[in-house]
Amino acid sequence: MSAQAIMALLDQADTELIVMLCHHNADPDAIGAAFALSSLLKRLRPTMKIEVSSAEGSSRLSKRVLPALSMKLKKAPNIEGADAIILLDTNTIQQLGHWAEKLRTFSGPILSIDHHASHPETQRLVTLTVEDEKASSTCEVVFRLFCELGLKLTKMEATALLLGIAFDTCHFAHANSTTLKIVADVSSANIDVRKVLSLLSLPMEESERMARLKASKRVKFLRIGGWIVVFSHVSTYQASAARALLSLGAHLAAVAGQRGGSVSVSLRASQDFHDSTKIHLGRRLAQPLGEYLNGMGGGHAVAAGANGTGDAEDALTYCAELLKKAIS
Ligand SMILES: [Mn+2]
Repeated sequence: MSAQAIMALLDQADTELIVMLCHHNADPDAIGAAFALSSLLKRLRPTMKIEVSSAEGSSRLSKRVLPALSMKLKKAPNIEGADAIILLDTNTIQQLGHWAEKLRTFSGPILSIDHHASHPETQRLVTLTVEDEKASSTCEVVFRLFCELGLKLTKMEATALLLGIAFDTCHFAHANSTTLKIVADVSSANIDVRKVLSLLSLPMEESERMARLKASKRVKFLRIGGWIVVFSHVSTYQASAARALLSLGAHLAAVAGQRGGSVSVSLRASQDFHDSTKIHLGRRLAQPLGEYLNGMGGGHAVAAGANGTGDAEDALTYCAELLKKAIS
């Protein structure tokens, strides 16, 4: 049982202080999972101290979620002083920014709780992994820990988990029957579902609108094996731009962004592209692309990304080559 393995590991390390780290720009799934897991651990070990932090802060949406959960992120977590570290929703340690180095030298146990295919380097560092690539969200993985322990969710725990699941499934559009059953369970904790979900709708900021529009103006497209593949670049909001290009009609979108010498690429594909080609963007494109950029890449079947150093144009060209190979 995962929950027992986690507790055994924490007890073995005489854990007093846990530092939970979320990926950079932490989204409501990472935040919700961190809240619910902290709450679970405090119920079992009331004296435990827990710091939650996210490299480079949290996303705009998370900034609305945090006060609703009466939660604050620690700006400078005490990684060196921690007895154990728990990574949430973080499949490559590159997503931890400058803390990645601290993790490499950390001597205590490192746990990872996630729903992404974890990167080999992360696997090497981590003592215990609780991951399920089939789960909709990290919140779903955390929910199962409550079930294993027979713990009933409090209102706040349920709120946190529902927010994460709703966010990562695009408001349940990508949810399967297992996830929907979990949603029903979570909602039965007497929460106002509509009110909770309203925390996740934000009007789009002008900068994001502009990034999407610029990305669509700069599109170059290719037809690869009958699929419409588009490439573009914007300096921010690459993921949002890639999603926008899919909704315009592309089967696959790769949007690069360059800042100085560093480059990041967001990849998105439509579900029919994945169902038919079986190409897993995280493994087949983002991972090798990350290596090519001397950085890291990974992610899901239809949503992935890579970061590293180099040139945006060159990164997209390499991406096109990878894709041609994968499709043929
Ligand atoms: Mn997630």
